[in-house]
Amino acid sequence: MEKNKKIALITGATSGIGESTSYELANQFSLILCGRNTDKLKELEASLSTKTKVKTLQFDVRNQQDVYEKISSLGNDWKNIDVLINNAGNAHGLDFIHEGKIEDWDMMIDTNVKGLLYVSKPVLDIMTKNNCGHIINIGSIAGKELYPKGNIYCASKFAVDAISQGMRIDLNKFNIKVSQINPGLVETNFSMVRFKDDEDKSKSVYHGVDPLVGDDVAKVISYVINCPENVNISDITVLAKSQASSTVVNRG
Ligand code: NDP
Ligand code: 8X3
Repeated sequence: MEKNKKIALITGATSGIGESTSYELANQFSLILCGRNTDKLKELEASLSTKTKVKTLQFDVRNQQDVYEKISSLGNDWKNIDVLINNAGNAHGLDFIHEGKIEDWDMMIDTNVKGLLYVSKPVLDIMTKNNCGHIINIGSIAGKELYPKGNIYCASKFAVDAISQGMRIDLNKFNIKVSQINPGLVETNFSMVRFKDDEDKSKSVYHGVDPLVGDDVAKVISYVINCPENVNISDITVLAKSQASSTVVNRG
């Protein structure tokens, strides 16, 4: 196993895009894999440890103190994070705004926006000190275009868009690259979470679409990371061939 590989920290590594990205980057990076699900983290560690050094961190991104303590107390072997992939997030519910549930709104703002900031804070302490690094924020087409009932999920991803732009401006003097990747429909556990385990509703999202899968997005993430040092892909939207916009999808 190669020593002194660069270090990538991935949030939401336990499912979907984050899990695919963990596998995609395992040949190139030592990995800090973050998630809530301890069993799944152990499974990933067992599987990926044959390819690279793996450290797992168990936290809910909404718990600021826990996130800060766990990332900032990483030992010398792990603390110099080169690449941060802010991926953890979900949609909760798909309701007209006047019918939306407060707990769904809280979950999306707390996870997708505040959680991303909570993870970024201790990593930025490291990257600004090191005067280098690359932050990849997973936005969404939902952070570029509104769609009916998208309201608060879209708002959370529009916020990610603003945060990515703000990071890019403020971190410019520290030689830190900031990239945002905005996928369209990706078949992961996303819709099961959004529809609270309703399989029929979840499947209908991808019906007739031939959607993206986690591996497609992971390959784009790898491409963005592996551009030459003088190149930064600042913002990239990735859609299935059959998707033209948030609302225009050719279902055959
Ligand atoms: P998944 O549901 O498959 O994965 C989401 C990941 O985020 C899981 O590992 C999940 O962990 C983690 N996560 C969620 N909430 C928290 C939390 N509070 N604390 C820590 N981890 C958490 O969905 P995707 O892979 O599709 O989603 C990944 C990202 O991609 C999200 O930011 C999503 O908004 C974005 N995205 C997804 C698209 C899609 O169509 N699928 C399209 C565009 C963007 P756990 O299993 O413990 O909940
Ligand atoms: C996920 C894509 O269109 O379901 O961010 O909001 S969408």
